[in-house]
Amino acid sequence: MSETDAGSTASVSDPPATSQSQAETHHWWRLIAIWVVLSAILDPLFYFLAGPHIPPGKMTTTAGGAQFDFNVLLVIALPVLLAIWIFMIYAIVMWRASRGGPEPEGGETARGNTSVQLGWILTTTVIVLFLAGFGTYALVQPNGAGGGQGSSPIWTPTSKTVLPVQVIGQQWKFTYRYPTFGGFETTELVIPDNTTIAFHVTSLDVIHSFWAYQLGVKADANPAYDNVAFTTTSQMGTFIVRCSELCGIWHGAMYNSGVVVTPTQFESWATATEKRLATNTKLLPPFAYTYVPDANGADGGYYPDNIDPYSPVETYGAPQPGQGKGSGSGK
Ligand SMILES: [Cu+2]
Repeated sequence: MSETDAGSTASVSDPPATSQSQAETHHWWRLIAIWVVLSAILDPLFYFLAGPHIPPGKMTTTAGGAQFDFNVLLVIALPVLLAIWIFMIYAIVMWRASRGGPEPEGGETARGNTSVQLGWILTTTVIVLFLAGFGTYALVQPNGAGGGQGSSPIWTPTSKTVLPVQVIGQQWKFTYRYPTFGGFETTELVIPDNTTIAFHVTSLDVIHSFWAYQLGVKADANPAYDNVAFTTTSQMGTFIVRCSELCGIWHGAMYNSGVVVTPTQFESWATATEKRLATNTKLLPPFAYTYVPDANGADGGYYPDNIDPYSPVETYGAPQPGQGKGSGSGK
């Protein structure tokens, strides 16, 4: 029996049918109202109260960018989560079976319901397409978002002053070379504030990964490869560096810390360290973007030219037999 002739015929079954469909409508609008109100309250609360504390912070432009991206994702995810929770809690409260009461009846099936299907497909399509566009923009716009871009980056910074810092990974530590300060090598990572840094990340042995989490920088360290990552510092303080690629038994202990200081402090640190380490720097191979390590590993050396003068045995990068190298291990 349709609702249009419900008024003309005094059928017994009509009044309950009408009130039931009204109740269904109520549930639907009530759920939407609760969802809209809670989302409108919790989204801004989250964004303004929790947002500024979301990792990785704002120490660099790329870290700040990552923090903003996380906040955008969470602001989108929160209403989705709320929709699920609100429906579950509402269903438990409104449609639970009462003790001793009748078995609850199932509602209408969602299968074949065009509005449900269309709504679902449209909503998820819009969210996914937006995220694809937003994600691409967030990656390209901040010069690769602090990720390693390989040896010839396509997204380069516009800044006129870029400080190159080489990151050398090896089992199991990181060292840093400063090519613009005589190429000294140190375990200290000191960088100036308000400066664009070009990290040149490489390895002397296996694959490592340079992960300066608070800087929003992460780049794989591959042997014989110069992997470049850009960021611009915007806040002073210390940060942690961790290896982020399983690289052997002490992988977990492969970390140290760095510090962002004022440009003046950096300048005096760099010139002082250059002077202090001058004798050591002379023993190092000249600065290069990649190196060939000592195949034995015993003397801890690495070489820019494939020649290791100390090793009696080479497995790679070795001069050919008869080229004047020692006659072997002597066994
Ligand atoms: Cu490692």
